[in-house]
Amino acid sequence: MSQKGDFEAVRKDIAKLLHQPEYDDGSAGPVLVRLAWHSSGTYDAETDTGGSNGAGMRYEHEGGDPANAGLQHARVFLEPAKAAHPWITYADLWTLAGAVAIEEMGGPTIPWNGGRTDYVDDSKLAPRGRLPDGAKGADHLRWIFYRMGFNDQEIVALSGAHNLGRCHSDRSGFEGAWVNNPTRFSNQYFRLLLSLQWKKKTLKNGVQQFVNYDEDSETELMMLPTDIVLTQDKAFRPWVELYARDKDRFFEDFAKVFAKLLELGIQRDERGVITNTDNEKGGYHS
Ligand code: DDH
Repeated sequence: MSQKGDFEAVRKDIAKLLHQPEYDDGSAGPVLVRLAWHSSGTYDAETDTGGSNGAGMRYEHEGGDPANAGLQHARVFLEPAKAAHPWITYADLWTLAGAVAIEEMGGPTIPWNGGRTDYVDDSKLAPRGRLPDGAKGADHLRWIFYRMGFNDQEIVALSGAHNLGRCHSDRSGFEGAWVNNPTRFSNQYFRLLLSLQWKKKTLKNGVQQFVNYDEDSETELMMLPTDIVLTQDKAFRPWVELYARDKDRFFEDFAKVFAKLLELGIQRDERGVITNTDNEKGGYHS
């Protein structure tokens, strides 16, 4: 067992558990990134509710939300790290795992700070329905992400996380991966959005997505309607173009915005100590 507050030791154990040969594309990384994002992405800036504090996905209200289908795999992958470092809160573990996974898959270094609490504050609970719906358009994207405090540039940068992982018909109804190498972080998603011809396809379950058959790999790549919208909306498109041609700029902007996502609803003093969680009720301050 590591010493309380030794996040480096936890990072090392998370990095070790990413390799999962039996799972998806052989890595727990993408689903861990999604766990970190869905923990944080319920935040509402106006009412200061939702966000990663409380690790609400341990309970049915949030864990059983259809928007979070499949994320139990991510939580199970992390149990050995929790067992080895029982002092870490789930809220910290899940957000840290997303940051570590991005770094280990070749992405930028994500600034991350600990101190989240597992104490569930009922007055901070988020209703279901705060995460985005992939079938919708630009208005929906802005409604969801402005609520958290993000702007158009940040919406596009965040969406670049779809360089990673895949859709599973039994989880979201959508099917397939966005890029050929879904366990390597890159700006390929933006390049493919612009360079390929995306055609609407209705899956057997009635769900509509966009697809392109890639002859080199003989696989069909996919985009969600919300991904395609980024190329169609006048304010989103210039950012897609920038990130497609400038990988370094994408990495820089992504690191900033993903770090901001993980901090939603967390208030810190000048030393970085969290001021809005109750230590006595399960929080932890370094
Ligand atoms: Fe996403 N995402 N996401 N996404 N996402 C899915 C998978 C993954 C939307 C819908 C879906 C972000 C934004 C959006 C990741 C990261 C991020 C799936 C497939 C759907 C559907 C789930 C499944 O079937 O297993 C929509 C809509 C949006 C939006 O409106 C912008 C953001 C902001 C992130 C982020 O991390 C910053 C990752 C990673 C995955 C792959 C998961 C996996 O299991 O693989």
